[in-house]
Amino acid sequence: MLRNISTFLGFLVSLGLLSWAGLALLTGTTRGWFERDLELRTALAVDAARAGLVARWEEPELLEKRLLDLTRDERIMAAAACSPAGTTHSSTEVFPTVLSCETLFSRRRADGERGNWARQIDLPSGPARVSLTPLLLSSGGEGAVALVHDTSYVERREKTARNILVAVFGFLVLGAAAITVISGKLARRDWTRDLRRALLGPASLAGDEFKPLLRDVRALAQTLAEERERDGKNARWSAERLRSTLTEHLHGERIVLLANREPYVHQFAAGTGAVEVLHPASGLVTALEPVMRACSGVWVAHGSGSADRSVVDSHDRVAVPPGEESYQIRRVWLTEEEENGYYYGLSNEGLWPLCHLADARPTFRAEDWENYVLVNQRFSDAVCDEVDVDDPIILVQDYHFALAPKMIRERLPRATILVFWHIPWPNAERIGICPWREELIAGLLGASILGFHTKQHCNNFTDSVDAFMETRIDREHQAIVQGGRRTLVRPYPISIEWPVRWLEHTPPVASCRETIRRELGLAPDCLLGVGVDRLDYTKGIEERLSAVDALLEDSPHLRGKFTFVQLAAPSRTKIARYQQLNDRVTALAAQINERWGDGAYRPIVLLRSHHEPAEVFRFYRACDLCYVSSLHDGMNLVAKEFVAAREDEEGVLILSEFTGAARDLTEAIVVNPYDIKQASAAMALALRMPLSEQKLRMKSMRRLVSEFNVYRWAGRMLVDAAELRRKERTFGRLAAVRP
Ligand code: ADQ
Repeated sequence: MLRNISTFLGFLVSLGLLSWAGLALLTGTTRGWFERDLELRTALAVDAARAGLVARWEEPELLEKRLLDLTRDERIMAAAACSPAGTTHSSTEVFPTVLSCETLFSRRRADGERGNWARQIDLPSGPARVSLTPLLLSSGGEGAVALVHDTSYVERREKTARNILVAVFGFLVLGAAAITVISGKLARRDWTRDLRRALLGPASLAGDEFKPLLRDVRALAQTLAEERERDGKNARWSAERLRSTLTEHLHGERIVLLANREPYVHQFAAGTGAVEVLHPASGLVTALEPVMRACSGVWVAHGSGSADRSVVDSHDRVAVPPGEESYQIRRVWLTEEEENGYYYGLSNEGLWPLCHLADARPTFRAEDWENYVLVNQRFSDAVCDEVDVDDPIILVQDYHFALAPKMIRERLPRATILVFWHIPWPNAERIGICPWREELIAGLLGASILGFHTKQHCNNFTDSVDAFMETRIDREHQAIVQGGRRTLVRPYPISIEWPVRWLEHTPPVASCRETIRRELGLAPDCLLGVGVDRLDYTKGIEERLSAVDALLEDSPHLRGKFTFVQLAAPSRTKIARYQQLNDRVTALAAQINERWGDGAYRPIVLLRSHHEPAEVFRFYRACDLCYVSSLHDGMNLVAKEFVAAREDEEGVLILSEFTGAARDLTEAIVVNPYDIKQASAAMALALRMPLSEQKLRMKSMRRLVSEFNVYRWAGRMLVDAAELRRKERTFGRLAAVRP
């Protein structure tokens, strides 16, 4: 289609250029013809009148009559007889005063001419041509006849010619457009027919142009068929199905999960000192907690809550979820120095900015690296202590534990280690700036399966291995082979549970709309936008607020009518860059409120605190639009949570193109968050989007998120792990009988 349009535009430009050149040529040629025609007419007219003029030279009245006869020609406006001295001897009554014989003779002299002379001039009445034709008088002197020709008709004719040419050009354009559209339609019909024939018929009959496409389509169809076969026909993935997959494929083996963040944090409440349980604001926890509920096992994590030690048993374990205990948290304790080096230092001042393209420069300190190695070893040991077989299934999560897979493999060579990297993996050049790039990659290659959100991140990782490691890359099977052992590198786009358990007790949309507006002191019909994030510089919160500012600037009718609520959970507050971000966001919100607000109206409501998930879901339900503006994000689960919350199929999602989620949620309004004008226009569009269109988009996104939920994500990884285990066992048996 695009090619057709550009071909057509090319044709139009060429046609335009050709017409322009044709017009220039036509004007030049016709002007030349007209000039020659006038010269001829002048010569003929003067020749015919010559004898009469000479004969009546000394009789002014009769001479003027002869001159008047000359002007009978409709294009000769005036005539004069000039004496040999160059003065006006006689002239018709209407000879222009500015063109006396003296003037004409002096112009002729200036042009270096002596005999016949003609020039184009502009008179107040329009364009004209003046000429002098020599006249030999009976006295022997040489006078001249001066004529003034009307040439306005030349311009009229040129204009007519131009109009005809433009009409012809227009006609050709219309004709060409019609031919392009018709031939495009016919070609597409033929192409579609041939493609269908190629797809349905034997490959040998397909035209050469279809062969690469055919190969891809058939490979895709086969993958889908295999997946469907493996996944158990059309059933939707659920907690139940994940559990049965684990039993069926992995004989119900206990899962040990390693992640820095724990799913439940025990905290002493301020004031009362009672122990309360918090659900941390973390995409990793959001995704994996439902998986652990379904699978049971142990979640090994850093014990970070003030009351964490007070609730664990003698093995540092506590059963969760509170009240419906189905798995355990094994807490690992860190000293302040270890936490500073491993968590705040290497993980969040080094690896986080290294992997996110958000213009933040990573900081690498040798002492942070030492702590990172030490803490990875501590957690790996804790994981190994939790297993009770020699080939356990271990899930290692995220950039905090890049070294753990190799460390665990050294103690448990037969373990199935699934690693999931929750953030982007940048290109090899960027990874190359990390002083410990080889160690990080080698650590990850201890995994049996290494998962990323997108194919792009997988490719970037494989390229990094290629650039920095001595290994064999098996691109056919998407694997890295090292010392006879393979690590599969696969995309597993993460998601959320479906249905979301928090929604069971969340009031319906209408009630959330009403209560949230009331709680925020907004009018019942106020239009509401929502943003939900950890306060992190990769989430584009400043860009988002600036887009609200631009929206109010460009749309005066929204002032006083539109409010944007930003839920911002404080995050990594010990790091200077996060403190500065906090200050900047607070100042920006105040500045925008100052600019557009008044005593009663605040366009930005900044709620800078952690909100429990049920509360977050009330905001998703209350709003008209949700804007996710990440500058770079592995997936982004806020976008998927918003879709899950909208059982009414209303509300508009505006989503940054730099999130992994933008690849799946194509019915969102996808924007570049750096382009403030584009983002504000997207908000304006969202606020006036008809409900019918909102429903169409939301329905489609809900279908996708419900199908591609987190149980499917975990299930596919576990099924791939089971297959790998089967292969490795068979290979092990074969190796054992080899002579
Ligand atoms: P995060 O960077 O933590 O996750 P995201 O995927 O958006 O980002 O998840 C954030 C979670 O925290 C959501 O469940 C959200 O509801 C919750 N949350 C956000 N703000 C909150 C607030 N103010 N109060 C309470 N809860 C809040 C990382 C990667 C992502 C990837 C996930 C999962 O950076 O790209 O999607 O892991 O792999």
